[in-house]
This record gives sequence, C-alpha cells and structure tokens, in this order.
Amino acid sequence: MLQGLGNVLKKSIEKISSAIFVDKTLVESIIKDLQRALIMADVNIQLVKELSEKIRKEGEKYVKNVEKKEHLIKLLHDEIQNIIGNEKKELILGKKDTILFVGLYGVGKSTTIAKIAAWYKKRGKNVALLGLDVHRPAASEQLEQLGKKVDVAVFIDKDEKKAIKIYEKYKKQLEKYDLVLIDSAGRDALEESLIKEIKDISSKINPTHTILVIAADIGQAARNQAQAFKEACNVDGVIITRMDSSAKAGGALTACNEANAPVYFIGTGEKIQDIEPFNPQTFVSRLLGMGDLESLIEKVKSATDEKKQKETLKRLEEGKFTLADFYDQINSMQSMGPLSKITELIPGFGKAKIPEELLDTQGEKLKHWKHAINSMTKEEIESPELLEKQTSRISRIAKGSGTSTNEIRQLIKQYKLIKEMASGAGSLGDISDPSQLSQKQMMKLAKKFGKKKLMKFK
Ligand SMILES: Nc1nc2c(ncn2[C@@H]2O[C@H](COP(=O)(O)OP(=O)(O)O)[C@@H](O)[C@H]2O)c(=O)[nH]1
Ligand SMILES: [Mg+2]
Repeated sequence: MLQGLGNVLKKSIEKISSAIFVDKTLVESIIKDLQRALIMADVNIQLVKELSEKIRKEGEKYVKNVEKKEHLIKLLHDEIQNIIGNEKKELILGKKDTILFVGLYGVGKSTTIAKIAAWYKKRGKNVALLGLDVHRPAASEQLEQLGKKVDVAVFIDKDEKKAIKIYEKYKKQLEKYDLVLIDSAGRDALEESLIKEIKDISSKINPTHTILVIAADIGQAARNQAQAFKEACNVDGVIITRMDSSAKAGGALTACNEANAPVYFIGTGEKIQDIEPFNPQTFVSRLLGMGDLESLIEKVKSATDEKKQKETLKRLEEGKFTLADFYDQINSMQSMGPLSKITELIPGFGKAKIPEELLDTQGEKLKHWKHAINSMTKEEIESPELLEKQTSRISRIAKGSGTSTNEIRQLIKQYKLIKEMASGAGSLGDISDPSQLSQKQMMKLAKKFGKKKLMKFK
C-alpha cells in the first residue's frame, strides 16, 4: 500500500546516504521525486507545495555539511509525518459499547463491521451485529453471512423498512452484549436524505462511538466527506478501507488528518483478518523503509563515515581514486541493509503486489560488484584501465567471481564516472573539504556532469 510513495521515500534515503555530500541538487532532486509521488497518491497540491517549501528551506541548512545527512533524513521523515498525522488516536472502548458505522454504498462498511467484530471477539468481547441498512434488499442477508463467518450474533429484520423500528425491536436483547456494531444505510452520494436518516438514527440510538467508513479510492475527497459526516452525526473516527488496492491512499490519509478525523483502523484486503489499527508513526517509518527513525538514523550515521568521505574526496581530487575506494563506497551502501527485507515490514505490501524487484537487483548488483573486485589482482584494482585494454582479464574475473562480463563493464563504467568527476573537481581547485565548496563551484560541477549522479547505482 502506498507503494509508489514508499519506494520514492526509500530511494530518497538511499540517495542521501550514498551521496558524498549533501548539495542543493540532491535536495532538489528529492523534492522533485517526492512531489511527483505525493501527487500520484492524490495528496492535496497545496499540502505538497508547503511540504516542498519546508524541505527546501530547511534542507538548505544542511547543504555543504557532510555530517548533517541524518538531519536531512529526519526532516524528510518529519514532514511526511506532519501531513499523515503525528498522533495515534485509538478507539477506546468501555464495558459496553454501541458503535454506529456510517458511510456511502460500497465502501466496505459491512465487511469492515465483520472485521471489527472478529477483532474484538478475539480480544474477549461478546459481540453482536445489528443490520439497519434497510434500503438494499441484500444488505441484511450479507450481514447475516458475515456474522456467521466470524461467529457472532446477528440481528436483522428483512421485512422491516424502518431502521429505527428494527433497533427498538432488538434493543432489549442487545443489552446483554458488550459490543454492538450497527450497520446503517448508505447512499450513492452524500445527500440530504442520507444525512437526515443518519442524524435520526444517531439521536435515537445515541451510540458510544460513530465511525465513518471510507474507501481509500476517494483520495483527498475524504476531507469533505469526513467534515460533512462529522457535522451530521458526531463522527469520532474513521476507518479507511482498500488501503491495499488504491493508489490514492496518501490523499485519503492526509485528508483525514486535515479534517481532524482520526483514523482508527485501516482495511488492507478483503479477508476478515485484513485490518489493522492505524498508527501514523509506525506507518510513516515503514513507508520510509525502516523500523523506526532512531535505527534509521543510526544506520545512516554508520554508513557515512565522515572522515572516510573526506579522504575519498581527497583521493578523487588527486586522481588516486581506485576500485578499492569504490569498494568502500559499495560497502557503505550495503550497510543500509537489504531493501527487499524492509518491504516485508510494510503492511499489506507482500500480499498486494510483488515487492519492487529493482530494490532486490540493486542489492544483488552491489554484491556482484564486490565479488568481482575481490577476484581482481592488486594491479587491476589500482589501475582498472588495464581491464579495458585487455578484455581477457574481464572474462577471467567474471569466471572467477561468478558474475557476468556485462556486470563488470557496468562496474567499470560507474567507477569511471566518478573518476571523471574527480578531474572536473580538480579543475575547480581544492575540494578536500566538501563543506568549503562554494555554490559557484557546485554549480560548475553540476553543469559539467549534467544529469549524471555521482553514485547512481541503477
Ligand atoms: N481490497 C479490499 N477490498 C475491500 C476492503 N474492504 C472491503 N472490501 C471490498 O469492498 C466491497 C464492498 O464491501 P461491502 O462491505 O459490501 O460495502 P458496503 O456497501 O459499504 O457495506 C466488497 O467486495 C469487499 O470485499 C479492503 O480493505 N480491501
Ligand atoms: Mg453493506
């Protein structure tokens, strides 16, 4: 879920950690990727603009500052957290609760009720369902089947057309349950008659909680819907369904945050167990691809050895950069951990779609490059130009390291790109201390190398 945004965020973190230093171009490229992903996820454009501005403004502070990479990542994290929500708001139940579920047709209301029933039954509650969706003939039958599936009591009346009458009929019997979940009628669109009906039911039943169910598909339109339902009937929280199958989940989540409508749960599939409490903090951490921010920052810190980075730069400048230095760079990238494993942490991710293969091959590629370098002679490592002059060496290394000649050529290409950068940087004067690089020098560098990224492992 939110795969696109998640992948962009993970790539941004990789970009930051593998960059030799944080510069304006890096910050801009991250903002650009992020903007595209947020808009794809249907996040409000104004919100995207504000977030970009904050990252640009704050990010500037870290430019030219090798040791501040972790701050840039924290900034990225905090801004995303801000638009998704900062605090977890739980659905708090007492001894006896009645929850009225409201929402439009087809959003997954009945399914969600069954999921919630199973969730609380497992946690020791004696649960009953009450079907008040009187407009659609099949609605009560569906609820009955769902109730059977999760093994809880269901109260319906297929012939009664007045919702409130059904409620009155079963009121007494329902008293013996700890938790009564009420399925109300929906409509195709938010309209006067629906609001009136919900208002009526709500005032007569006086539920302890009212939960609005929306489908992630509506994206940022969730904001108006949440506001309208809140005005009509004291909605205290939201459940967003189809987080697994909609690309607009980012819009829905951020819109609920804007409307001050806490998200209690998210639906992540069609099965009964496909529901989870929504915790904005763990959600964002998973989106960024890490268990939590602290460990992420630790990883970035250990992956970026400032002293080593400076040495690398110096060697680059002096034209002494060899494959051994390149090997160190690969190592620092790899200490970020295998990205394929990280995707497993994302709820619904594994189930919904195949994890992006790119992330895997990227890790694989680095591994192969390391193997290849390990199979080289000292002479080859020091002067990789030899490999281009005598291509038989490439075949030998490929055989010895279990890699392909193609991979080795790619490795040499990448290495040369960095060396090329070195000669350009050299002509700019002393860059042994990257924090001393002037804006002008950086512009010159950026121009010289155009769109080529210094460490672009793609
Ligand atoms: N992929 C996915 N489908 C869901 C989810 N929740 C509900 N659905 C599906 O949405 C459709 C409508 O559900 P239903 O409960 O009948 O909606 P209602 O009209 O609001 O009561 C059904 O096919 C459900 O299986 C979810 O979290 N993920
Ligand atoms: Mg229904």
